[in-house]
Amino acid sequence: MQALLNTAIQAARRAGDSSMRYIKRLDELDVRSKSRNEFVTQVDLAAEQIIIESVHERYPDHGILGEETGRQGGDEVIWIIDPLDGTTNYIHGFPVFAVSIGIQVKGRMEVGVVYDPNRQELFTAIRGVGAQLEGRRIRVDVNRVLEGSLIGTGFPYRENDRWMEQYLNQFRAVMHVAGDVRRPGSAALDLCYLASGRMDGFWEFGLQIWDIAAGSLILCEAGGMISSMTDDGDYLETGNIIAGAPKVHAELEKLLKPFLGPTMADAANE
Ligand code: 2AM
Ligand code: CA
Repeated sequence: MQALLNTAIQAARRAGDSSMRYIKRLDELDVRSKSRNEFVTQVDLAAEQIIIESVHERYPDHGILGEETGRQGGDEVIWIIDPLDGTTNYIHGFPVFAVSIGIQVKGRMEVGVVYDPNRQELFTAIRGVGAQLEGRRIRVDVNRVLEGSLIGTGFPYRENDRWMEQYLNQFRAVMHVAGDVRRPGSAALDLCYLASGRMDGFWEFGLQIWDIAAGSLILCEAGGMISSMTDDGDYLETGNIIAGAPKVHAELEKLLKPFLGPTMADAANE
């Protein structure tokens, strides 16, 4: 697994550095213009290509599931890639975005890498070995409780705005108990911030597998918990997630799930 991790780290750094180079040119484009969005799509694609090339240089048979290019190649080892997580932030020059690479072997997540090119911080994990930030072991605080904690979230957008009413009620409930709430905008980094104790809990609807593949392993290897908010599949499938340090995760589950109420099954089946 160490060899896979080394390749993933190199690929993530190359991709992140590529996006950082392009961001300087983004400043020259109008924030609202369509060309800016198209430019960012090109940046995403370029970063994904860099990762795929890095993988195929060493492992030509491995499969790929990329946000931009979809599924290709073998199915024993699958690299689940988000080349630029936090695209909305990137478009605005808001410096919270990351590269996320999760490696599944025979259907199980074994390696995770999340690289933040703004802070040049590298989060990594190998199943059973633990999670690290810049080579130093990270762990969640097992004693942390919801009261007074720092909770992260993501707002429902576009196709997920059918969750809006439930979400806003959940938000109010969390605000009453937690110390404060943050919405950084990159789910991959959010999960790493839980793993390293910078936040204590997190919830969001409608994430994609490449947003959470790497971050969820990093969190679990740091002693954290992650589960699906809805009961129509596991969290990688539903993308409706509750995560956090063990006690905070349990409290969030108890607090948030009742707001989904009887509409949950309907909404999940839509
Ligand atoms: P992205 O930046 O790669 O799209 C923000 O709430 C989180 O949700 C980010 O991790 C973001 O990943 C993810 N996300 C997934 N689909 C999205 C979409 N259609 N619009 C905005 N964010 C999306
Ligand atoms: Ca993403």
